[in-house]
Amino acid sequence: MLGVALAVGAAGGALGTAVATAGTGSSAAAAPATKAGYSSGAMMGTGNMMGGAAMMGGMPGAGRGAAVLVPAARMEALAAVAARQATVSGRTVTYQSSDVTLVALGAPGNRPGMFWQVDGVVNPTVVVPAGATITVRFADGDAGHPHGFEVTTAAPPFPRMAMMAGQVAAAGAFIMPVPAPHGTSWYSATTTFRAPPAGTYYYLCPVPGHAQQGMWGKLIVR
Ligand SMILES: [Cu+2]
Repeated sequence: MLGVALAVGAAGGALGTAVATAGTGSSAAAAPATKAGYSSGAMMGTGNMMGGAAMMGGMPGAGRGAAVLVPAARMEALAAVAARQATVSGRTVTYQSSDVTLVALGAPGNRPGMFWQVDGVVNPTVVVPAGATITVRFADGDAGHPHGFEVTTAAPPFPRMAMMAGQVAAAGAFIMPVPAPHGTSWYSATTTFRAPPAGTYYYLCPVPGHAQQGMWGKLIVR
């Protein structure tokens, strides 16, 4: 699986999770162990969801990054900043720079349904240059639903278990689901990865059913 290892460990009886990228130490997300309620349900409830026991070898301490609470207004402001680094045309967000920062918000606000808002645009097609370094600042803005982030090699239509339909498209292009918002703050996590080879990919939410219900968009590397 492209050198991506999932480390899952028990912490004080609560499930602590992290995604680590072998070798590079780049980090992805993890929910605080004290906020593990989301993971006791469908996401972690099936032994196969996370790719099977073979991926569970664990890399304790490697590249571990916890999700943090960030005020919603701060995340929205960051999304506006990110949009100014790109060219936004309709529902296409194009980056020319090889240093890309995306602000990906999971179903923020009171709009119904499962969707992304990336740099302020709903489910945009994101275009980046080959070789770009992509940082994704992710937050869950959706009351009542955990969300995570993945760039996948799979293409729509996505099944309920979208994560099983393909592979993570680049080492580190995955953020474990974080809990739903806490008051006016959102759980946020960040990951940085190298753009996969030129081609068409999709970003989605790996929580079962969410991509199937529309929580995905296209990523074009060119
Ligand atoms: Cu989701």
